[in-house]
Amino acid sequence: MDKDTLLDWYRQMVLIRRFEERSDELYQLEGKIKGFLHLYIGQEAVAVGSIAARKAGDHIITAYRDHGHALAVGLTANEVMAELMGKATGVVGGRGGSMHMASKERTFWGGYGIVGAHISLGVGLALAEKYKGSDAVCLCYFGDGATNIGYFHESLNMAAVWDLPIVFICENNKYGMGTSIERASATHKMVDKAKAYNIPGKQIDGMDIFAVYEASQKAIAACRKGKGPQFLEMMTYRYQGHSIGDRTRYRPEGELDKWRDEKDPIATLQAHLLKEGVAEAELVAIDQAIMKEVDEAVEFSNNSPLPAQDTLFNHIYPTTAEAN
Ligand SMILES: Cc1ncc(C[n+]2csc(CCOP(=O)(O)OP(=O)(O)O)c2C)c(N)n1
Ligand SMILES: [Mg+2]
Repeated sequence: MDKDTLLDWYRQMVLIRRFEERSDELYQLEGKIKGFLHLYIGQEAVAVGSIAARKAGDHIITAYRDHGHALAVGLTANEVMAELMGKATGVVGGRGGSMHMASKERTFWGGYGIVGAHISLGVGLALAEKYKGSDAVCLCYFGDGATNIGYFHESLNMAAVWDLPIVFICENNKYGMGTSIERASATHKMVDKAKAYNIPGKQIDGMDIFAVYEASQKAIAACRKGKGPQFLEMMTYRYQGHSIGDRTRYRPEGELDKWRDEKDPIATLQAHLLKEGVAEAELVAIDQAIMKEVDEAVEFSNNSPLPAQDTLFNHIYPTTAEAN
């Protein structure tokens, strides 16, 4: 990998980390963000490394922990932050909020709150591309908990029966909503569930951006060649609670520290860059630029208007009375 690419990966991961830390403050200390807020801190290498392996036109679809994917597809900190604050300048006009980021231009389809349901939409995106005869691929992200849901099983089965161009990316962060995999899933290796549907799969170190990128590139290339669905189980860890207000009492003591101290994806890439001769000052300059970018995004969002009241009923189906 050339130096500029690696610095860009570093920049993207630091942006997600700082963006999420600032969002946490805006929610808990300042009351500027309301509703749900599922933070992606710790999992940055998965979105950045896998989305770096896609080409324009490939589809991205994910669940409610979606700010990292939104930034990795190239949405600006301004657009994403304004969306979190429900402002008209947000990526979907302030109507979606944290769980429903989306962008047609970037073939990024969200952002879904119903666990596992969007996996079937990902299969639909892949079916459409196969039907059109294009070589586009769908990257479909979901958590370990989502693999216990019916949609997951129906979707994998259909994708395999129809040989669809979809990479299923399971972000295995060890927990669903306060429940460990061991307590909720009959099999503890998510990749085994893919094997049941004849889908080739691999467990990948999701804290190592190089491993994520390489595995994603191979899986995407296989899809493009018509080899059908692929499955990647990214072994990762979320540092914060499931959502705001989760004090993570279900985690064994010391587990978080161990992941953070030994496996942090940003620290790992940073160490690699320093070893390769990148000057520390260059990384510090990136860190400072990101701080500024996030501060500006907060200011931009604070100064943005709420959606106009007379647009309240835009983008929804008309009521029966209006339709008549
Ligand atoms: C159908 C459905 N059931 C339950 C919930 C409540 N819920 C929200 S997130 C979640 C856990 C999902 O865990 P996982 O798929 O591992 O994703 P993670 O939060 O770890 O990223 C649950 C049970 C929901 N949103 N939808
Ligand atoms: Mg999980």
